[in-house]
Amino acid sequence: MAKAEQADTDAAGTAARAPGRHRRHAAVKAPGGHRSPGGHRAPRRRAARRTRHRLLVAALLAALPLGWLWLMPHGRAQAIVGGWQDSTTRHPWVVALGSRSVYGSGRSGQFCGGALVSPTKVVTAAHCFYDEATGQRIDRPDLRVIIGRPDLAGSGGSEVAVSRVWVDPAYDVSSNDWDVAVVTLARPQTGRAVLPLVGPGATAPYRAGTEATVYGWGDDEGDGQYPTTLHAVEVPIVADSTCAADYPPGPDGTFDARSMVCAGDQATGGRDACQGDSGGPLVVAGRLAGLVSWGTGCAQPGHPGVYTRVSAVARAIDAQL
Ligand code: 4AZ
Repeated sequence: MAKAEQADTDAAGTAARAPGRHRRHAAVKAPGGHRSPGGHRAPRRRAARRTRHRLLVAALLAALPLGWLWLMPHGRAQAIVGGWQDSTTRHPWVVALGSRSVYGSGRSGQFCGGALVSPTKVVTAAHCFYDEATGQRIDRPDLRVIIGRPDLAGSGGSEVAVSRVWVDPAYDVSSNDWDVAVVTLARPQTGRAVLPLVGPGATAPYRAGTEATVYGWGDDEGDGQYPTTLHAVEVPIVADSTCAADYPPGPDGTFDARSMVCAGDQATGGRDACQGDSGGPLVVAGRLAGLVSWGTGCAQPGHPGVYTRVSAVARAIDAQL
């Protein structure tokens, strides 16, 4: 297992492309457009009525897939897949990582999530700072932590500069093991609520079936449509043995219970983190228990979300606080 040799940089790094490490879903195609029936002579009235009727039926049929899309758990209306719209007012410790130069200003440059765990420290995923195509670390001079912004399209809250990014030296870009990083803020967020971590070696938060909540600004279709407000969804912890069977060695990654834990609806899917949620917090009983890391697709049965197991990296994080 190759270890990253250089764990620290002063400047900040970010992922090279739109956040995401798994295969994207094929974009959902708009229902087929009907070619206008050309070449007809001037229609008689009955024929015209028939044509109108046919067009109406065709329009209704064409609209059906849209209706399903709206109702389905994968529908774009429910970014972070299957959850609800939430707010940074209710959860002041959920933060976004942004790079306007790379991801544009429309959503404050958001590309990953994170959690404020002390007035100056944000815990996120290591892979937010890697180009997964090349396996290389990337630096972004304009990395900002966006704190308390109710809508990423607006300018509320603050955008805080970063003085340092620490990546766990054990992070392995090919296996996704030890996917954790700690970002140091240039300005302390005194007086703001922080999220405590689960203890080193804690086991109770990871009991199968335990309800956890994951927060983020990520997409739910992989089609490039991201919300501008925070979303959240409740996902039960999945047993390690189940997740090991779900993720045997494969191109997307291999489940490793030493540094990972899974959560999601194993049987039916429909609830999950997705692209752009990476690094965001998975919270159990008011503590940071996981970080959005990877998975095959989003919200599929038998493919729960895979999270960094915070109990396994809590000491390494503590050493950075
Ligand atoms: C991602 O690429 C990502 N469904 C995040 C979460 C999951 C998959 C991919 C889990 O950021």
